[in-house]
Amino acid sequence: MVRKYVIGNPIETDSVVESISPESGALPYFNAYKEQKSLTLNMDKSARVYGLGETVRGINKRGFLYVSNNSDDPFHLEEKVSLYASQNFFLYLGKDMAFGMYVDTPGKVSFDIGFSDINVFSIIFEDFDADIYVIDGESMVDIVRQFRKIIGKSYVPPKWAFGFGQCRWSYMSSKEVKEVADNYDDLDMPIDSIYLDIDYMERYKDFTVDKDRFPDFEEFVKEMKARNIHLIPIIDAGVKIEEGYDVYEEGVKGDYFVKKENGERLVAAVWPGKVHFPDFLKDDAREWFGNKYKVLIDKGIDGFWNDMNEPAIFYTEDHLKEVFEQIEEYKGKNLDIESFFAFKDLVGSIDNYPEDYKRFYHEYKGKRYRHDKVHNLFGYNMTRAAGEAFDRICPDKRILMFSRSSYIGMHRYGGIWCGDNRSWWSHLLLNVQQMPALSMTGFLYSGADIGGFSADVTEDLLMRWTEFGIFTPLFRNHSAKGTRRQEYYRFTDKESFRNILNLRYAFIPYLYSEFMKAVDNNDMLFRPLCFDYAEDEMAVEVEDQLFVGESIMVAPVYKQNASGRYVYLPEDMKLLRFRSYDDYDVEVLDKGNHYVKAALNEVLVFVRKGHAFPIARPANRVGDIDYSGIKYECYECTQSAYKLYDDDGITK
Ligand code: MIG
Repeated sequence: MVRKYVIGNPIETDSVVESISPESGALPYFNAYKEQKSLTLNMDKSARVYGLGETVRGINKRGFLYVSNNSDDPFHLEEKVSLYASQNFFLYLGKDMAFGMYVDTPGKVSFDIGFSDINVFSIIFEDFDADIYVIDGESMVDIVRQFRKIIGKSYVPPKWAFGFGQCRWSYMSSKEVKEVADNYDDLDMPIDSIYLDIDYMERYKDFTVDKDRFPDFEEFVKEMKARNIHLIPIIDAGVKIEEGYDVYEEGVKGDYFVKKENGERLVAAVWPGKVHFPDFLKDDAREWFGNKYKVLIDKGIDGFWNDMNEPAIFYTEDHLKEVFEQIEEYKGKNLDIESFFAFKDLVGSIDNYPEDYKRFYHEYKGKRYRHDKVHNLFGYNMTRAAGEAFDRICPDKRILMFSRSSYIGMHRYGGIWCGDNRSWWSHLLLNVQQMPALSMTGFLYSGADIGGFSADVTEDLLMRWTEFGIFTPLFRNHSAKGTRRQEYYRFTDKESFRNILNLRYAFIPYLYSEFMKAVDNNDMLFRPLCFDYAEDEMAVEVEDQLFVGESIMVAPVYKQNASGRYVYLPEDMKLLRFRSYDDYDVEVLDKGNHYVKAALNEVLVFVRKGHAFPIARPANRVGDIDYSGIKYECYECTQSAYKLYDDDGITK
């Protein structure tokens, strides 16, 4: 049962698609304190909290602070309270109560889950206005289902988007992109897409292509398409201010950009230099910007990733002016140490400066809102602009779309990637721990940068990370400019990388099938063990193993130099230890703790009792997977125990 409670005057977010009449009684479970703008709940010692989508730390969110305030922060450290997304749905599991709660408010809101007081869960609002949905149900899975039902169906990408995608910030020319494709094909390694980062554009201008470095782009897209490789360009939120640039000029003419209090357009700076931000919250601006994707769709493009849409701001013209004025004051003076640090801070905190988010306004649903009041809706509405436009431009065809910033509701228009992680072993574990919370909040087509974005990856980290990444719907290897090149063909043990990539393709019939079922049934694709074994005290504490779909459990190795790991089995399972598609060991293991060997090149899959796991002969493209050759690894079951879903993979 879903009950809705209204606090204050909430700003609509369009995240909930069902109309639910509000209750008149008091909010259950939490006490509301109007003065403190907060809700609090005393947690019993054993209470656990799950959800909140993309955040740092473990699967059980208890013991830390999470602030929904979409941030472009490339350092995903344990102490960070905000990442790129606000996905304010959680499950609370106490001793004698369990419920789900969705806190629908577009501004800043903090979830203090035993951080300030180890026994108290407080939700602290910047503005005490929110629609709150309280959900009771029979089980955790049931509560999640009810929540997912009210927010509407998750986005479905084309099936080819389940193939492998190679990305790198610094593919400078079509020649370089072609080399990547050639290397994969020459080494017989599967690949379905190559991503274009900001360098494909002409001076970082959205919906343009650099003519010198990517000459005859349309022909190039066609040539790659003929090889069944999709090119996926990035789109940034800021529009370059440049006379003669059509997107800029149309935006000015149509009054589509965000403005300051005095009515002037906000001037910020991001990669293109000075930019204006489209007011994605405004209907006509959203429609206009969405239609721009057609420029690339007409060139044969069928997928995009939306970046910098928190929005990231390197500086605003106004703040930069203030900074220079203050610097004048320091000039020529003998700085005492305090002034020195103030001076250093002044310059060091120019980018993503919090006050800048109070300098501009949106026109939203017929009203004017200062940006910070609706901040967390910005990336959502950029992606919504694209999604709504795709429905007009190609109503029957699925287009690949995922975004960096998000809010619940955006899951109907695209997936997300988890932003700028690092080539750290701890971030491989973070990737594992982020997936179930993304499943809960409807962001099914998601994944992290495999191998890590910043810092130099090592071959073993990349291999271990890939062994987990082959289970995430978005399966993309991405790295930052200036770091060690991370394409699989650059490493020593190419054969093992080929085998692991092949396993991804062998598992696609299962992954796609489970993905589509999760969409249709509002289920979680990734589940912590305790979602299926709520009463099992051991299962409850496992934070590094996940059920993926109905038939299997994964237990990735995420420690350097480990040749295996401890695994907890909540039930008897059949272990498949893969070195490749046709080279694997099979072993039945009893419920309980086991030390399981896993050499660097081995992938562990645990098949559940009474279930079947379909495996196809690998192919180098998703479209070439031969479904007639599928075999089933069963554990005490018949083939009819598994319902394999498939479709043409491209129509809606
Ligand atoms: O300021 O486009 O998260 O994936 O490669 C960095 C360059 C901007 C951040 C994205 C990352 C992308 C990078 N972008």
